[in-house]
Amino acid sequence: MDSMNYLDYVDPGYRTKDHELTCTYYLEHSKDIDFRWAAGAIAAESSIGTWTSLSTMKENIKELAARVYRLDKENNTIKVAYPPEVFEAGNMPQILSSITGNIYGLEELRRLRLLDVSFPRDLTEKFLGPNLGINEIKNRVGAKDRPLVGTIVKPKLGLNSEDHSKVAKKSWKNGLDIVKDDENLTSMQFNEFDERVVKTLEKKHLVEEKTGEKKLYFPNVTAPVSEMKRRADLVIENGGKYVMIDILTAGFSSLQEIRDYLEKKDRDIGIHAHRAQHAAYTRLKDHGISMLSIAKFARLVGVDNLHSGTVIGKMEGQESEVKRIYSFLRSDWYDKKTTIPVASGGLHPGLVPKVVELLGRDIVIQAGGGVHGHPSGTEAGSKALRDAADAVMEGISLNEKSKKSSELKKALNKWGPK
Ligand code: CAP
Ligand code: MG
Repeated sequence: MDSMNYLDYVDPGYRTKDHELTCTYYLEHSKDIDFRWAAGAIAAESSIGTWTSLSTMKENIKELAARVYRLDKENNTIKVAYPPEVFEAGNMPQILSSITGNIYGLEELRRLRLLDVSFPRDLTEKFLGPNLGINEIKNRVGAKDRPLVGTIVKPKLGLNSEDHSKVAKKSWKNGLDIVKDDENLTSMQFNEFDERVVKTLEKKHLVEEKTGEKKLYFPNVTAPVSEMKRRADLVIENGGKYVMIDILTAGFSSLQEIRDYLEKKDRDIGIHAHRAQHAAYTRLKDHGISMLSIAKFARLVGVDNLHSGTVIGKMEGQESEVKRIYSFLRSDWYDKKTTIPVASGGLHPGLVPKVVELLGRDIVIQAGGGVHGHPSGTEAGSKALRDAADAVMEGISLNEKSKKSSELKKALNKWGPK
């Protein structure tokens, strides 16, 4: 045989080897083709093949073909094994161009979703993984067992740098560990990055001196990569210990570049990963890329915190899926440190017990509207959120806690549970 057709990529008896990368895909196809052909097309087009036979195909190249080793027609899923040679170690964009690339555009495929991916050890080695790990992150604010609590300064856009820093100060002073910028706040005419970072970190240091507590600020450095580096430098010069990056809009190449840059520049700096745009890939359950897969890519490249869903709150997220992501981020995975999952989106003090019940204590709980929307303002909102987390730790109900916390009481009155 000179060449291979799609069906040659299907080998249900094939036994995978430890050094192979494997993917699980969900697919739907047009009536004109059968399931086996569609499965073969996916393996072919994501590894070495194309639609026709090739005069350039040589016998030794065929070894590099991906193989469909499981076909589950009833559930529309297949498993594909890729030899490691088809990937460039340490190059996430190249890996994504293969396993989440052209195959999504094939005419005969109606739906395609990467449900899960499994990396062999060799392919993980050139990626740095997270810098800090969950224990170190919790230690940094002196939170042993409790979840970390934080806020996103709101309104998303519009506050000037001085007002932004004042809101941050009020939040830290009243018990929150973390303040972060919103995803679309970078460097704006009304609130320039440099000024905001200098002022906000100044306030952070003041609060730390006054309260004796350690605080974290996640300034959003997202921008073209050279500018991101400059912004990261500024954060470091001003005593910051974290940067926030919108990893999907910035792209994995920039994320890798920043991770490598920080590794060389300052081993103390963490990366908070926001995931704006993820729902464009993850939302339709029969198409796109699962959040679990995205979480694997992100942890491999090396993010310390990752927005991972809440199950409850304002954002869509199915319980079983969200729990799988949380458990992956916290699990042992080769030599890679853990990533702390971030629960955020429509949260408020009244939801804290449920979030902890669903997702555990090794998490960051973030509330923007649920802090700054408090009837008595940011100070009261921050205290209410921290009191809610403390109530969970003390093993008492929010109603019980609110007898001694008028701030929590007011929050419960506004948002429930009443
Ligand atoms: C939350 C938030 C976060 C979302 C992102 C927002 O604000 O700042 O970006 O949590 O979603 O802009 O919506 P609120 P996810 O607390 O006011 O809702 O964590 O699911 O990626
Ligand atoms: Mg936001």
